Parts: sequence; structure tokens; C-alpha cells
Amino acid sequence: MTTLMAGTPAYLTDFGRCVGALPPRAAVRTDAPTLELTGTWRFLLSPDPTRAPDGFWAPDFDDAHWAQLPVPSSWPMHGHGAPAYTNIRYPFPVDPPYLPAENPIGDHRVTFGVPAQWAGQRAVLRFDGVDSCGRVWLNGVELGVTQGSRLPVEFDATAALRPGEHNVLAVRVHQWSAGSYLEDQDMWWLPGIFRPVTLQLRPAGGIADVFVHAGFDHRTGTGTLRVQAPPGARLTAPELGLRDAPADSPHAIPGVRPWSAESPALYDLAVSTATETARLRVGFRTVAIVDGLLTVNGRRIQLRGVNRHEFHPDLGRVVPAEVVRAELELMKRHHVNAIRTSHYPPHPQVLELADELGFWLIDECDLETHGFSEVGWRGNPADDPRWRDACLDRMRRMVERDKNHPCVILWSLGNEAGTGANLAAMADWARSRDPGRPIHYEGDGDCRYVDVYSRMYASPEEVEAIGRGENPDQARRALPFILCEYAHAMGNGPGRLAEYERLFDTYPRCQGGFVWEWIDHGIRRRTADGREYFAYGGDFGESLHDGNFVIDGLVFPDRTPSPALAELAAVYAPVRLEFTGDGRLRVSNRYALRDLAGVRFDWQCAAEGEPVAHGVLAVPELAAGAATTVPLPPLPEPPAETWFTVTATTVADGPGLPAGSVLGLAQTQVRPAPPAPRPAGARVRREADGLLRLGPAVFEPRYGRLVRLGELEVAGPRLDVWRAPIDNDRLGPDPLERRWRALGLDRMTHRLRELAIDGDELVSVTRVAPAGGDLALLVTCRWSADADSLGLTATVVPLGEWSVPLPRAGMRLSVPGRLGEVEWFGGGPGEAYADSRAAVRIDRFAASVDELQTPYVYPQENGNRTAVRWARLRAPDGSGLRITGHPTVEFSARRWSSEQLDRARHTTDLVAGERVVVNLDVAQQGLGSAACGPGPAPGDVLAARPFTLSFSLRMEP
Ligand code: IPT
Repeated sequence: MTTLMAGTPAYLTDFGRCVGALPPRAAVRTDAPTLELTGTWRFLLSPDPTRAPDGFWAPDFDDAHWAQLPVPSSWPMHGHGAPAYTNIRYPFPVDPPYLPAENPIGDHRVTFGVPAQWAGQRAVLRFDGVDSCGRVWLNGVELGVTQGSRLPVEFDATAALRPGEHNVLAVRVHQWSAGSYLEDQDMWWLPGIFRPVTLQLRPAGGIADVFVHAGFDHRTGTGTLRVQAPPGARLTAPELGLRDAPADSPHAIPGVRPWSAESPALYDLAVSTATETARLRVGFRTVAIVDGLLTVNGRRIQLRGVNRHEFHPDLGRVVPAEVVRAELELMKRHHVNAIRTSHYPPHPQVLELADELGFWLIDECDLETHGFSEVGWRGNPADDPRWRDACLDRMRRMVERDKNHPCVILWSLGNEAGTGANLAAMADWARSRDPGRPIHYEGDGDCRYVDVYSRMYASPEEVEAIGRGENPDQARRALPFILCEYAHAMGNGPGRLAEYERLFDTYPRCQGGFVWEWIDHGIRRRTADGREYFAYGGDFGESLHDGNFVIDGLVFPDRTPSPALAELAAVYAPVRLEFTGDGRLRVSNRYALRDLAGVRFDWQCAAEGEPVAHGVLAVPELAAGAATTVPLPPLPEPPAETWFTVTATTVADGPGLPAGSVLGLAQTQVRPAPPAPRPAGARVRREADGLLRLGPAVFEPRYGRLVRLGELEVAGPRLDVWRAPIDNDRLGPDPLERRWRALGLDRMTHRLRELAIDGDELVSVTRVAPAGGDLALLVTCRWSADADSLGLTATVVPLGEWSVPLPRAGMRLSVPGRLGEVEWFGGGPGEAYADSRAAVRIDRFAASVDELQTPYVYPQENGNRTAVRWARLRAPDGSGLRITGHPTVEFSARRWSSEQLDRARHTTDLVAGERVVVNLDVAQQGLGSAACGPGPAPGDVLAARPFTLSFSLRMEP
């Protein structure tokens, strides 16, 4: 038999190895001449290799008819091919190291000039990110092949380069390669040359590589600087008193300002040889695990972190520098102090900014083989010797690139790659190369080759057990514990952030965690009529996809904060304020390494939201980790519900934190509301038209429903237990939504059983039940009124055996759409739910009905305002409806029904109707994190139990 198969190029299936790459080295700023090859390139996409042009790498190849494409770019974001989203599953057969024939090719070409002075000198061509594999030719000469999408690769360009002439760079990018088996992160598949391409002169005798070790001894306050650089290199750092000092001996620097995420002190350092100067910013800090605790500069740190992917809604994996800076500043303002670079090393600019603004970083290697879990982990590259080189190569490239950044406190081997010998080898190598940083990897469940015990989505109950040292296994018990992922922020949620933080505050070894995740990876698109929305998995016709599971961030795709970010900020607040109940305030400094100098404590007293007194509290400058109590000032007692609010704010600008940033806030009630009188006195009258009249209200007797309040058409409050399921209701192993729909909670029917007059009250009894079953809720409404207000007390009793919690417990009514402005006294300004209410305060707020909506990318229940004492809905002419809770209600108002919200799949499916639908609830089911993690705490599960809801309505002229 003669084999005729030509096959795919060998490099594509060579177990993820690069070809021709130079040894990895640090990313540093240097004065070596550098050309950025970014800009507009020529591009041709071929759906499979058989259709890709031969010889396109030849300098004289005619590419005039090719498309133009910006580089860096993710090509599917520019109209070539389409993005595709899968979470765990590979979008190709699990057949390592092979790829299917359907493997798109993106051919890239660019022509550029090189100064004549470069002649005779060595030059390297650097790619900071090529997804997934690029074969590179310069002037027709093949330089090599890249793999490892999110890692740099350098090639020697010296021989191929033609200084003083036009040069042609050609890169063939394969969407899939063996390396793709190592890159199964939960995100869009987005091929392309998505990070810079640079050409750099490498002067003879230059700084080929540099490794700065800058430690800090917290006992003596002395910094030590040791720089590994080429022989003869000299150091200059005027602020450190170093002028042309030798690099090869350690320098002790007394009285140095240490670096931390809280006070990111950096010193400029120049490392020079006769031919090159590299410029670095040095931060002095020592990371150590001491007595089972992760410490920096001698102090236990607490990670208040987020998982950050590199994502942009229009550009894919290309994130412009100004966007990254704004993003990290946004994190900073929300008291995020740590970032896990899930699940690959980010663009080098992220590390520079993290040094400058102050973040603890877990730098994670570009390694995930999660799709092997679908086949019982058979053939997992993390444990197969044939993949060992590629695994080690990836670790090396990350560590070498990022080793000089003080922000990096842990190296992470990767994510969800099972376990195996290659991971252990990566850990060993990193430890020997950089003993200054411990190793993280969540998948090493037995903690055999890691230095911290890391978990994902452990419930608060389990975290507490770990905190108490109740782990079964001794090895893990001795290690610091972190949650590398927790509180899945998908859609409306997560709940329980405050509960986790309390555990991190309580148990020293529970050193915090990283919320999953920072950003919704929604891709911006427009409907045919030009309305913008964000797309998710399946919106690009993918045959295999995981829907909106990629929409699980604290910020929307365009980086506007979702309500969860405000919640996170309140929970992560570095200053904790608590009222002790005996006229004092306890102030705790939750910084690990910084005192509270430059923080001011303002207080205010407000009666029904109207300020009546204010002042400044004297609080001593608390040392890191310290707490004290201070007395409260004498307070006025106006005849209205009064709240005392203390706000800790920064006085001066700090890195990423402008003056006036709120570091902590707390409130206490000084005086409760005088009980609102319940309307009474009017009598029920039967009108000639058959309608019933009670004070200002008109009822329709067949269904027992309110139809009018004075001139206002109010469609009767009726029992409502349905909410448009949130992702945490819809997903997870045993989704509530399935049980809710099986029971029929989304399609309840109403039968009036009784309508009667009882003294001054109109009383209706309604049986509310779904078709097909015999479970029901019996609602007794007692209506009373005076001349202009109508009161309702509704008592609800479940009938039958209810085994599921209710989505919500309350009443729904509707008013004309012109009542589009809302003012309320209660919890705000943002939405809040039972287990996500740390960010609200009691005050008076105003918003339009439209502004009350949270535009979750996948529409779902949202916008609830909590503990509302009263709310007014008003038309432009000022007339409207006032709702008063007895004592409070949960309130939401929208221009569509919960059923419409439930049916919508994108924000643009929601079209305003003619009514405003108002929900007044006793409670809703908590949020939890069940889409990927625990559900709400038992206390926030809305069990079907009898409840009473009471409020009154008044028309306002
Ligand atoms: C975990 C992944 O590490 C993360 O990338 C993301 O997919 C997250 O889940 C869900 O959004 S892995 C999961 C099996 C717990």
C-alpha cells in the first residue's frame, strides 16, 4: 500500500511546540530601537487549508485584492468568519493532537520600512499574542511557528531583514492547532494576531534579559535590591541612592517605601550596559507563607479579588490601553485589591498598571484542558509526557515575561486542566526559577505541588468548615486557603457576598477570593432597525455553544457597572463602620498594610431624606488592621423617620482613587417612622352601573378587582408569585425554574371565591392556582378607605403541600404609562435583594421608570427597590399615585410584564407597553449563585408560607 495523504503541516500537530522561537525573556522598556508593526495589514480568510493561497509569503505575492485588517485584531470582530462560544467543550473532536479539516486560515501580510542604520545588527521579531498558531515569513524566509496564544514569542530576524528597503512580513494564522487543546478557557474562540507585533534591534552587549529581586524586610524597614543582568551591567536609581552601581551585588536600602496593593510605591531603575538601557519600575515587597498564612511584607493579606478576562465588546481580545486603565481604575474605586488573570497572562500593559495602581495579581498560565473532562480526562495533556515541553514552555514564557512585576504575588499553573505530571513539572520549574513567589493551581486537589489551597465556588458553609480547620486532609490544613473563583456574577447576582467576606474576616487562613468574573463577554450588535444589544453564545449560528454562560460579570460588556459591582464595593470597603447599639461607632481599618491617615468621617442626620444636621467625627488615625470605637454626637430627633449616616472618604487623590472616594458607609436609625395611619371611615357603596365604590376607589364586582382610583385607571392589585427567572434560577444542577414551570407558577389562574362587605371593609377571597394541579394560594384582601386613600391588607395562605420556594410573594398592579417618574423613600439608589443589599442606604431617591431597569444582557428579574416606605409615581404634570407601605414594601416598576421579561432573550426584545406594571412584594427568593455554585442561604429561601402584605394607595392630583 502506498500512502498518498499529504496531511496537515507537522507543526500543527506537534503537541503545542513553537518552532524557531528564541529563549523567553522579560518584557521591559528599553532604549533599543523598536518598530511597532501595528497598523493596517492585508488579510485573507480561507475557511479551510485547501482554499488558502500557495506561496502567499513570497514578497512579490500580489495581495492587492485582499481585505484590509487592523493588527492587532481578532479577525471575527472585523467581519471575517464569526465568533463562537463554548465553555467546557472543545468545538472540535477530542482527538489530540489532531484537528479537523475545517480549520480556518487567516493569512496576513504587511510591508514596512527599516532604517538603513539597522544594517549589520541583530534584530528580533516579537509577537505578544497570536491565536492560535502563526507561521511566520520575513521577506520570504521562514522564521518559525508560534503557539501559546496569550504568550510572547520572539524570532531572530537578523538574516531575513533588509535594512534600508521595504520588508514584507507574512503570517499564516491557523485558527486551530495542537495548542488549542491547551487553550480551552471558557470564552469566545477568537483567532487573530491580537497583540502587538514589534521588531527590535538587539545591540551587541545589550540587556538580553533582566531579573529584578526587590525584597523588603518588615522588621528593619530595609529593602534589598538584587538584579540579575548581563555581566558588567550598572544600576541607576537616584531615589534609591544608586548611581552607576554594579548590578551583580545585592544593595541594601534602608528606609525604603515598600510596595503593596494598598500603597504601590515604585522606584525608577535603569539597568545599563554600554549599548542598552532598560527601564523598570521597582516595587519592594516580600511574599512569604508564614505559619500557614500568605503574607506580604510580614502581614496577612486578604484578597478582595476579581477574575479578569481580556475582552472588548467590539474588538474581542484586543483591549485598548485607555480602556484597560479606566477598567483598573474602576476596580480600584470599587475596592477590588486583587486580580486573577483568568485564565492566561494578559497584555503586558495590565501588569504595568497593576504595579502602578496597586493590585495583588495571580498571574495565570495559558493552560486549560477542561474539555477532556467530557471524556473522563482520558488523554489529558496535563499528564501526557508528549505535552510536557509545551506545558513547561508556557510556564517559562509567562514567568520570564512577567517576573519583574511586584504586583505578581502568585504564579498560577493554569485553570481546569485536571491534574498530572506536567503541572507538577511546571510548578517545580517555577519554584526553582523564582523562589520568591508561591504557586497556585486549583486543580491540584490534594495540594501536592501547590503552595496554597485553592477552591472554586465552595459554599459559605464549607468555607467556614475550612476556616475552622475541619478539612479532612492534613496537607491542605497547613496551607493558606483562597477561593480562586466564587460568587458567580451571572445575570442578577451574586447573592451572599457579605456572608463570604464575613468568613474571610473571621478565619485568618481564609484569605479571600476572586469573584467570577469581572466582565460580561457580550458582543455588541445591532438589530435591523439599528438598536444596540449584546450577543452571546448561539447568536452567531454556532452548532455547539453554551448560550449566555459567558455573560457572568460584575460589569456589562461596555464596562458600565452592574448593580453587583456596587454591592461588591460595599462588601470590600476597606473601612468597616458598625454601630455598637450603645451610642458608639466601631471603626475598623481593613487595610493590611496602611493606616487611615487622610480619611475623613462625615456624619449626617436626615429626616425622611431631608438633611437636618451634619458634622465630622473625630477618629484617630488607625494603624493597619486596627479598630476603635468613637462616641456619636448628640442627635436631633425630628418628628419623622430619621437616619444617621457616617461616610469615610479619602481627602486626597491616591493611585486610582480620587479624593472623595467612599471607603466605608454605615447607617443607623435614630427615630422610627411614626406609624402611617391606615385609611378608614369610608363605606362601600354599590353604584347604579354595578360597580362598587369605596372612598376614591372603584371596584369591579365580578373579579373583585380595583379598576380606578379617582381619575386614575389602576388595574387591580392581584397576587403575583412569578418573576422572570434569573440565571441563578435557570441554571445549575437542579434549577428552580424547572420546578416552578412544572408546577405552573408562571401561569397562575385567579378565581374569586367571595366578595363581601364587612363593616367599613370590602373583603375579597381569591383562589390563585395553576392549571393541572391542586396546589393553590388563598388570598384574602381587606380594603378600607378614607376620602382620598385606599388601604389594602392582603393575607395569603398556601393550600396543599408546597415543596418549592416561591419566586416572589406580593401583589401586582398597573397604572397608565404616563406615570413614568418615581420618587421613593427607602432603600436605594440601586436594586437590592435579600442577599445583596450591602450597597443600599435608606434615603430619598428619584429615578424614571426606565432608569429603574437593569439591562441584564439576558433579560431577567431586576430593578427591585427594597424597604420602600413610600413611593410616588408621577406624570409630567405632577399628578400620580402615592404608595405607602405598612410599614414597607419591596418595589419594582417596569413598562412590561414579568411574562414579557421572561420571554425576552435580548434587551431589544423588551418593548415598552402602555402601562407601568408595579410589583409590591413582601419578599423575593434570594439570588445566591446557583448558576455555578451555592443557592441562597436558608434564611433567604422564600418558602411558601402564609404572609401578609399591607399598603395604601392615594391619587395625587
Ligand atoms: C469555572 C471556570 O474555571 C471558569 O472559567 C468559568 O467557566 C466558571 O467555571 C463558570 O462561569 S469551572 C466550573 C466547572 C466550576
